[in-house]
Amino acid sequence: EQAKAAGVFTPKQEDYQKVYDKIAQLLVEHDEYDDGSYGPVLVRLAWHASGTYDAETKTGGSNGATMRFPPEGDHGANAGLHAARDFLDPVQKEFPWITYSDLWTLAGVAAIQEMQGPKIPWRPGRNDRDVSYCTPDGRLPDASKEQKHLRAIFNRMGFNDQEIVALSGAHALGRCHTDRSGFSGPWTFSPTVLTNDYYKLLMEEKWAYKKWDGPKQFEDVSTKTLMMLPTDMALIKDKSFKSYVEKYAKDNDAFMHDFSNVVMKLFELGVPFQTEERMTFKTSE
Ligand code: CCH
Repeated sequence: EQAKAAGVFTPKQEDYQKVYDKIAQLLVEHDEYDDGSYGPVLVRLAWHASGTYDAETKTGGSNGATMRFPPEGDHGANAGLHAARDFLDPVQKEFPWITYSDLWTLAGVAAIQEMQGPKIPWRPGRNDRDVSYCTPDGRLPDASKEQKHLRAIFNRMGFNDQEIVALSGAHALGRCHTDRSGFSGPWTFSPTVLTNDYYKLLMEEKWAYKKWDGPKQFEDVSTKTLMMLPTDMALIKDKSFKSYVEKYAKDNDAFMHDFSNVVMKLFELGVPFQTEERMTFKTSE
């Protein structure tokens, strides 16, 4: 850190690739977690760090890593993300020159690529900020709501309908945990591999309310092992959203292409970059 402050050490692409490789290695080593990978929760960390952005006031976003502090770390939407932050602690110790805010988005990129997703071009330049930059609660989406809320939240960040649907395909990954969000279960049968299955399942499965004491959610009628949130179902209730769900269900390449673009944009919200140049990381074998 001192070296960086003194301008002695300017990390290059190969240095960031080393950070990427370390994360990829830890992902393999810690395959005991959840469905066999920390990948999904790393993607959720990068998204929740970025998705607080408000285009009008230019506040929030991945610059700052203010989720390290209460109150933001304690916001209901961020429940459980300590698992992802703790996972990255040894990486930060090994590469103390990288900011937390660069590390979290880089980890999101690494997780997506290591889970067979597309390459996500990335650039450094985020600075960690103090607790006074914490965003107010309520900037991230509420899963119990529907299309009107989705548009309000994502338009605030600067995303249109197509981008909202493309971003939502991240729910091919991971699962809901009752002790975090209160919801339960995975969206797909392969929660540690990025595919367009989320869209296929939305279109092809029959979904019904799950009968349980928990919050309102949907389950697939045929196996009763998968789930959809009310916000997920909104994507096939709304005509405009549904046209993109149909497109991505039919065309995995189109999904991968659009997902890469929209995640790149998400991870860059509100960052005052010094460089136009992005780097693309080599995925491990
Ligand atoms: Fe999400 N998400 N997400 N999500 N999310 C949850 C889990 C993941 C919403 C609600 C939830 C995006 C959009 C939305 C991931 C990535 C993205 C959970 C369960 C809820 C609830 C949390 C738990 O219990 O552990 C809502 C509402 C929206 C509205 O659009 C977007 C956008 C992305 C990324 C681009 C990932 C990955 C997970 C799995 C995390 C895990 O631990 O497995």
